[in-house]
Amino acid sequence: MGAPDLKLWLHSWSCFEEISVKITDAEVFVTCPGRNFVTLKISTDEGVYGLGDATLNGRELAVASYLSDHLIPCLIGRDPFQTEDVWQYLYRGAYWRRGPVTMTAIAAVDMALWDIKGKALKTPVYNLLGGQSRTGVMVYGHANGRDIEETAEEVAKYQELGYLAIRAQSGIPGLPSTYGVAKDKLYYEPAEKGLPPENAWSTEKYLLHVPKLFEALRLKFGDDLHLLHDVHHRLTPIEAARLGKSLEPYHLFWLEDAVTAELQEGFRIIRQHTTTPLAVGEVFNSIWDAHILIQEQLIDYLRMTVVHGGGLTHLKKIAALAEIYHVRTGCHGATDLSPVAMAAALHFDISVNNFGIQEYMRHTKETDEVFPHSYSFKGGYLHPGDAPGLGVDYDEKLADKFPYERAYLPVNRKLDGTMFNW
Ligand code: KDG
Ligand code: MG
Repeated sequence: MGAPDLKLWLHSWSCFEEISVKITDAEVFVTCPGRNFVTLKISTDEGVYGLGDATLNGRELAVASYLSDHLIPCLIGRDPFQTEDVWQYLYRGAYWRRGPVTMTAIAAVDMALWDIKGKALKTPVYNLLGGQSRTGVMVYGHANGRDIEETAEEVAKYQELGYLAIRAQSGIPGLPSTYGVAKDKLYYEPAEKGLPPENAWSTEKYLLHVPKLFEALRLKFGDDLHLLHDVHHRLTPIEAARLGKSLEPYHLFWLEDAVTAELQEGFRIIRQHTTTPLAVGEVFNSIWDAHILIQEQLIDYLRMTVVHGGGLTHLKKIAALAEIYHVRTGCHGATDLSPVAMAAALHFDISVNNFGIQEYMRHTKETDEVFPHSYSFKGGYLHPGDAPGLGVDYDEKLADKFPYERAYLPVNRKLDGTMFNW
């Protein structure tokens, strides 16, 4: 290698100096274009602004207050390019670390800063994360039906739309309501306006029904289609082991949230008994929720996503750890994650080597209009597009027409009235 060209080096250094930016303002918006979303907008002295999603389903206003009352005052005057230092300042500097409200607020700041960095450098965020490791991000859609027949019809609809992977949920005979069975098919939304609705649960009825659903789907759709299922935290480890074993002939892409994962060690029991791939983590908010699961190879896919998992800065480190232990990513992407979070997830997905799959629940037309975005769906894959930054905007005027409406996720009781996990 020849001697470095000093002139060129000095020139590039001065270009870098020219893009020094300072945060001048930050605002939090709460809007309800079909469902509630919290959005953070960080502005700079260069006129470039960044967006972050701060939506925590059913607890939206807590994050809005955390941002407005506690984080925003600490951001003014800072350099938005210092994503690592700002993240550490907000995480370590709080003393009270972790928890969904704190980590969602930190994630929103982090997303907005990466958005600013990409816009200021005129490049999509994935180029700052390592570039494109693939041509597109495989996604899965949600087929929900009141019974097996209706679920199969919904699977067929998603297949016609081009999806290569489909999550299947069906109503359970004898239960009036079941997780995942939508009123509105394409825009499944579990939160309801007003106070929390109550669902009923029977583990035995569920365990008897689910293998029948997947037997019927494999018979109808053959072996190629990727099929997924979400238990939504309702089994004990040994019950999950039984379900995983009974589903082995139908080779699921994954079995999600089989148990609540506060007890990470619980997955050892499931793992001893079944080869059905396991996914967990949409409610996790830091590496300390997943480190045993990853390092003991107790799961195959980690469901943590940018908005509830501490932002791009934290998630890319978790993905790097997971890569060593053969764990792939499978970011949460339900309707309560705004298009800003969806875009951030796509930049992350396309850049990491150990990407697995991305959940993609479509937003309503109103939501897409409030958040115009550059990502697009084609042939079962999403691509983040090549707009600088995250590639999402926020139409403040339109958003004003949809004020916040109190809404909660359901709660769940066993048939004898015992409070249970939803
Ligand atoms: O806010 C909660 C929903 O995002 C969650 O219930 C959806 O489990 C879910 C999933 O896998 O998308
Ligand atoms: Mg889930």
